[in-house]
Amino acid sequence: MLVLHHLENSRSQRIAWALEALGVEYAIETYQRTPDKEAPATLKRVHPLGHAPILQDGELVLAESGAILEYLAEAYDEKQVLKPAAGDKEAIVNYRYWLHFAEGSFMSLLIIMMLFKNIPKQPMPFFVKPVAKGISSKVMEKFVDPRLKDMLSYIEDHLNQQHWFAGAQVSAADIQMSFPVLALSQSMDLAQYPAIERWLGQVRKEPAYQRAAAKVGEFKPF
Ligand SMILES: N[C@@H](CCC(=O)N[C@@H](CS)C(=O)NCC(=O)O)C(=O)O
Repeated sequence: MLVLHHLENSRSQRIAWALEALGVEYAIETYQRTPDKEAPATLKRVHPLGHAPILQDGELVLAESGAILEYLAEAYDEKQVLKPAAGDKEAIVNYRYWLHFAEGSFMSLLIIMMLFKNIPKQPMPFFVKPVAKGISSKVMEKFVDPRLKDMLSYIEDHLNQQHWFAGAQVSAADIQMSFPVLALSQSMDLAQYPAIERWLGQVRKEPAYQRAAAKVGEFKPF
């Protein structure tokens, strides 16, 4: 039996979507975040790093959402609902690229953005606050904003040419990209990126996505 160790309001929504798309039987173990919004220590009993998602398949304990999606595509995807057909070379190249881009490039930048935006909100002596604000806004201006703009334009261009990230069919590349785009859409107006908004609308209409959201919820900013 597959068991999804799901941390509330987290990347494990991706795996719930994939499991719903595959139509396999699975159980959900839900974990609540601590008051500091971290994963509880109990998740470390399942995997040493204690980050969500974690998927258990019998004796096998799998972590890292991209790796879990690749595992599911290899082990359970007879009908090819997660991965394009091997013969469709362009779709496969796009599938692999966006599957990795989501965590490797996009989420890394969003985490830097979140951390630096939050620095000035932390408790600190009043005289340190202007320094913290200065550092935060410099990092945003010099590092985060230009890279984010480049990435969003690049995604927009791609989605102007492709209906889904890997061509005509929804795939695990869309599942992997859904989390950063959803997270960003809740803290930033994406109206200047109509193809990204169109794609997000498609995601929300996917029946498997809707079934997963009904079970584990959709990501909401803290
Ligand atoms: N790259 C990993 C990231 C895993 C990760 O950081 N998960 C977050 C949830 S979205 C988590 O467990 N955060 C709680 C914590 O760090 O305490 C993946 O895609 O699975």
